[in-house]
Amino acid sequence: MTKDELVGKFQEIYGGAEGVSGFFAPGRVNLIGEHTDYNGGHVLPCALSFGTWLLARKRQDRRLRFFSENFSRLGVIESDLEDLACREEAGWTNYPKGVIWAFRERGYEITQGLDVFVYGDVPSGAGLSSSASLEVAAALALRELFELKELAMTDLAVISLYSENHFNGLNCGIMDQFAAAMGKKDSAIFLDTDTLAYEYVNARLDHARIVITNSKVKHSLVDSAYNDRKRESDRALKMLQRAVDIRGLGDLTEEDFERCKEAIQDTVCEKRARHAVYENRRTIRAAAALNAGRIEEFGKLMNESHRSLRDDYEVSCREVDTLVEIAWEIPGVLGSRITGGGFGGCTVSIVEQDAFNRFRDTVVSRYREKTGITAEIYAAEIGDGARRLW
Ligand code: GAF
Repeated sequence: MTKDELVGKFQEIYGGAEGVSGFFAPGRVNLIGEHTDYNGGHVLPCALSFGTWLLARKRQDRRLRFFSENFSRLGVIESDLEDLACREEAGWTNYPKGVIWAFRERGYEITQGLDVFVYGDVPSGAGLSSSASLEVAAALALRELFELKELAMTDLAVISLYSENHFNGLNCGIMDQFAAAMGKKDSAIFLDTDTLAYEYVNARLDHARIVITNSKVKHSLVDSAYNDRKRESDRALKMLQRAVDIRGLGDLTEEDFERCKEAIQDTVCEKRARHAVYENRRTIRAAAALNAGRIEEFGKLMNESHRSLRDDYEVSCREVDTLVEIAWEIPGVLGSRITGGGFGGCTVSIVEQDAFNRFRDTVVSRYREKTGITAEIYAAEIGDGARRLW
């Protein structure tokens, strides 16, 4: 939507648009480094050109009013600064409300209510972080409207994560919020989630494209299965800490892990830890390969990542495995894997430029044959991180 369209919508809903400011925060696709971000490991996400537009204006009272163009049938959802609790019936507004709550928990003065309008084009439930993009857009709006100049973009990611963990109850790591806040056009972010040290790696490939394929499947209980994985990884870490001096699974090399894995006296937890350790090391190697333009090596690491997520971490599903297996057989596909939290959602593939049409046609027709579902394919456009639009 253009600025005029967005402002027009705001005006229609709130009866005037004077003094309204506009913000944008992107969704993300993760190239490699999955389920490592709450295990003190590395990740390699890119911000997308898909994202969330958020328009906001301060009110003179303490009311909060929210409207989403994507959930327009729900109308304006109202709340109050005095009543910031996560409620099922509040639906999507729990994300911006959670961010307001997190600012206040950390001592930032949010003293006036807001009128908020939201529109997003991140395919929802596809594992491309529509919720993190909404959180970071809300955090940026609060920083700007309440003139909290001391907050850096990385602080906005940290506060958004705090709200996701403690208000919305998903015990995720910082990857998605960090990518939304810190993304850079044509670059992947190589982030150490333990220290938050990061560097940008060129992701504009010479002869290949980054392609996202949406399985259009989202299995239920995603959040509870996600929290289970986190719990299992934490248990494995606790058992390992009796044998070795580590802060997180990201501290171990593959060799260290093989030497001390007997300390994990639970086969499921051992598999989870193996994934976290090997995936972290793969991500470090993959970032180096991408940086040096060794795209074939990068693609192979992506394939290994998928096998590990499927077999050891068990976060894939039949439909996504089907997409990946189809991709692996297409000439010109350098690598393909599940991306994001899992249990459905998207795959990310590296496809040679001149194989793109073959990829699209083959994946769509074979996937439909095998599952009856029509996949959606997007050639990823890697964009910048969150920004104020006006
Ligand atoms: C979800 C989470 F929100 C991220 O923090 C990350 O753990 C990802 O799943 C898996 O890598 O997107």
